Amino acid sequence: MALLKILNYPDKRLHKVAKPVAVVDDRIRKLVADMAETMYAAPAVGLAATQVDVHERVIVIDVSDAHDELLVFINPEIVWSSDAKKKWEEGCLSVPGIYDYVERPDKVRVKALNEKETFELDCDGLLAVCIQHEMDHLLGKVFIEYLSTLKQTRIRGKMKKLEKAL
Ligand code: K1U
Ligand code: ZN
Repeated sequence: MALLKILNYPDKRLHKVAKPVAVVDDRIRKLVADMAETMYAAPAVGLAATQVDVHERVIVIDVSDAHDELLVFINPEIVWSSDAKKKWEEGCLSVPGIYDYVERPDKVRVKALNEKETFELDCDGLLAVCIQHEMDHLLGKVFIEYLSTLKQTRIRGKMKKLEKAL
């Protein structure tokens, strides 16, 4: 397994739209293993392939307290969203140090593949927030794009300064 490099906002590659995975083969299984290792090492509760500069529809998530319930979503689709919305504070490994509130549907049902089978999963709480955040990454969208233009400009400036300092 390997730790993968995470792209930092405002890297343009974070805005690429990921393509569906054609076949779940050894390459995809290795990508999943490497993404899981990278997520646990961060630490984080989710990671999308876009963030590691792979533009295919693959997500890993683990919102369990013991960090021992890995969920793999290949070619995920939201097949149902609740009308009820909720605001949660979000963070992102690609925008380090920035946390803010985003309003999203409170519950979603997701259809996806994992390494073995097709499945549907009802998601609420942090899992619902996380899967929506990660599916946005696959569409090239970073959570700060839900914030005001003023906040986005400030964050972009902060991230550019951070990049220069490294
Ligand atoms: O960059 C990412 O997409 C991962 C991100 C996912 C996420 C978190 C919270 C709300 C929405 C999406 C993170 O995991 S940031 C780190 C984090 O929130 C966390 C880290 C360790 C323990 C618990 C949370
Ligand atoms: Zn993120």
